[in-house]
Amino acid sequence: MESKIQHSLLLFVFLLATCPTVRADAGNPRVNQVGYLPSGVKTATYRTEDSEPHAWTLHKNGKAIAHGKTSAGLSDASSGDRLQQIDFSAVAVTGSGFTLRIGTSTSHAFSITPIAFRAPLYDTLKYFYHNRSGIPIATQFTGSGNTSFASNSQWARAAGHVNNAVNMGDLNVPCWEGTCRYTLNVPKGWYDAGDHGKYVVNAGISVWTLLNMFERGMFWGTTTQFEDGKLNIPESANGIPDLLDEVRWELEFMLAMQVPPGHPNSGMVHHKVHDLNWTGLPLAPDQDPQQRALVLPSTAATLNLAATAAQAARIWKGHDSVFSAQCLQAALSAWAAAHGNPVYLYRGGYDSGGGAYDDANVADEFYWAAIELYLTTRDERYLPTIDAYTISRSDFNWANTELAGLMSMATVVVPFSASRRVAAQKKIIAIANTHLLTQNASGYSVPLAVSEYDWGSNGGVANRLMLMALAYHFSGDRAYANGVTQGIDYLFGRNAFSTSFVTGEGTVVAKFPHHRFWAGALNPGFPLAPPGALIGGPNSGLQDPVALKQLAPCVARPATCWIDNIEAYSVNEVAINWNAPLAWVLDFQNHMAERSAR
Ligand code: 9MR
Repeated sequence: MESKIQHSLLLFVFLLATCPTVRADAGNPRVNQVGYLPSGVKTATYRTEDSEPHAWTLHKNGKAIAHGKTSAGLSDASSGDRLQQIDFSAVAVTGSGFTLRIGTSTSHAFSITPIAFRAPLYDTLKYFYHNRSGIPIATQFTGSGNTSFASNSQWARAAGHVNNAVNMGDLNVPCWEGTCRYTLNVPKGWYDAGDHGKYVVNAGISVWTLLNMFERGMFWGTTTQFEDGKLNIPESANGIPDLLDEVRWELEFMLAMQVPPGHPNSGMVHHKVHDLNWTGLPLAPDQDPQQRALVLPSTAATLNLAATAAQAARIWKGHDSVFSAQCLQAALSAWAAAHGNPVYLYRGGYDSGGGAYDDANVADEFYWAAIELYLTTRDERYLPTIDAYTISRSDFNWANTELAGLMSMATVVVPFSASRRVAAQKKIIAIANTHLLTQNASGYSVPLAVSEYDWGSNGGVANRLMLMALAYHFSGDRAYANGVTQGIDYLFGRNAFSTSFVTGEGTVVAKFPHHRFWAGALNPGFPLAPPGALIGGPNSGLQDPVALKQLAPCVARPATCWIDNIEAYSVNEVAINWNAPLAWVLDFQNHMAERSAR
């Protein structure tokens, strides 16, 4: 008898697992849970073993308002899922409470509205304030700017690393033992990620991305969305655009990392500052008991300062001429120092309490810095470095910065760079074409090849979307803007997990990022993450014990290598260099929404 029951139970489970019409998995079809723009492409993905197309219906608050047929099923190489596509772009009705249905399967609810990405943009930018070092996080500023989530004292905390009784802090920080005889004051900046390290090469790409977002607005849109008062930060009444104030917090840290005159290697920039030994979770920044130390100056860090300080010098010129001049001076001295020491490569060795961020190739950083300096100064001595360089990559990240240079050349409209600007724009269009091809071959519209799901893949997606967005500006071709939309859909839930990879944005969302302070998952005395933090995402490298143990079989299907676990830092951390490009592309989405509203 018992075995008969067991047998029918097994059969039922088998049927449930194999029979496509029985399996109504939650949140299928997979949609952008935040929403869709009325004017934009609207696509969703249905996971099913069936090959034959299905009928779909779009419901609004329970009532069917549109219907159609899915595409035939295809296997998606990155996830191993068989997928059918739904295109409901033609729907012009706006509002909230939409769901897509196929048989008994229902998507998560979503909205169709031109303001779908407005609150997410400000939430994403609030990430940077929350992660400021050296300043108390005050309750009144803990809520998102302009719209969205409310301030809450749970996210307030004491200033971190200010040399109080408990933690040694970032004032008078010595060099790693035996590497120099001075100390530096390196307060401010943003914590890099879930840890309390501050790394100049990751600061550099993050600052550049946020400032490029501002320059995209200056030359290709508007910057009113970033003006004073929009971000709800302590500087929100100083007459300077809030975005610039937020970025300046990081720039001032980077400037402080430059070796002052009178010391060996003056003008060079220390690679990073962090704890001597790794700390555990949970830990508020002001409770970090570890000694901090400066790691050797490097050519890479020096050129990161040269590039971003040059970029800052031209942007702040009309807002704060003193800061602009300070940045220009720092950029020039950093450039000169990097030329004097072109192969001070950081190859690791001082990583017992922080990420390595080693970089053995700095030709790309020379190219990038040369472009930023040229655009700011018009000085032709930077041209040989620029013109001798050949672009070989189609992506960029903290270690590979050539496309940051190319994007600045293409974005910044100054008369003297006209021919180089046109060439750079053409190159960006060509690169964006390769990403569109990859995206179109992907069942979840991800601009990543099967081999490209590595650490921080979601940041890699956002970076590729920036290139597509610029290609739209340079060509006027809507296909690129549609690519951006579909990439954002992936990040907000149209993916193998039917889960939004951005905390608080959507119905079923990542909740437990690897973060020392947003560690409520481990200890109720700590908060959970506020909305707007993009987690690293699927990574077939599985470089942490939890991911390795729980996910190992995923590597054949790399898009499934993710788990929402606070300890799984190689797949579920948050970081400044991933949130910055997310903000950039959300700002672009808002721009597109406003353009079509006019
Ligand atoms: O984003 C970084 C990734 O490219 C590297 O492969 C990885 C290992 O070195 O480190 C990542 O950056 C982490 C850094 O080392 C420490 N702070 C958290 C960063 C995000 O996980």
